[in-house]
Amino acid sequence: MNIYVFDMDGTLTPARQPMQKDFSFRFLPWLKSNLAYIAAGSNYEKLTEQLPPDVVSSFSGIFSSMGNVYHKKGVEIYKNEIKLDKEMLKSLERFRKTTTYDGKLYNNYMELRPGMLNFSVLGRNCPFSEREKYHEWDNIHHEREKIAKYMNDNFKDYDFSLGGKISIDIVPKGFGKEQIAHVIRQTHPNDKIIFIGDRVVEGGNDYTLAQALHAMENTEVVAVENPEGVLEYLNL
Ligand code: M1P
Repeated sequence: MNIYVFDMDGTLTPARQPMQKDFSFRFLPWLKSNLAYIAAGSNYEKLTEQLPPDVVSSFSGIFSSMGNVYHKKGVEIYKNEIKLDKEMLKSLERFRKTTTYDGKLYNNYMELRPGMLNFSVLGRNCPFSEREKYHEWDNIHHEREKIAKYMNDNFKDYDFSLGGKISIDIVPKGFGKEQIAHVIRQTHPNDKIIFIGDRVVEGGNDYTLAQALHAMENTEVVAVENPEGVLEYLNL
């Protein structure tokens, strides 16, 4: 039997946006006749805003906040808490203060989630139009990549990775999406695990999960660029 695992933002939905109607129309019947999990970087509250309730309830399990929270059929199974290094937080503050991005900056630039921190120079309270504007600027200037590289080189106890369009996900080493591979393998020791994500290469926030699966037998990692890629892979 195949066990499917899906990233959410950029894979099942556009980043931080609701699942598109046409997508859920084609995906839901498939989901109801297969065994699947979600492996999201986002937190559970945002996930339930973005996915229709019948989609949420049709997954066998939902991992959110980079695998630091696990829900099964609406019941919380575990939640990890962490303490963050003050020097690391100061470095992030410096990046926010010295950015060369000349647009307006918004609040909620360090969002603490269970087991992780999400950092965005722009600030998560920005409107959608500003999110797109920053993302286009970042595609040219690679600010997030440069910050993540600096932080990965200087704070080795943490993993800094890119998931969506405006932010960086930060977890203590070992507390990223790789946790999900181990939980699912324990639950399904003999089945094939197939993971589908848009950020499976180094630097992306699906990478550690992809790596953990590569190290196990009977697994497959599928890289997609967007939800259309998921439909294509599943032949829907
Ligand atoms: O799941 C992908 C990412 O989605 C959001 O990213 P952004 O706001 O940068 O577009 C965040 O929830 C992020 O944590 C998550 O990894």
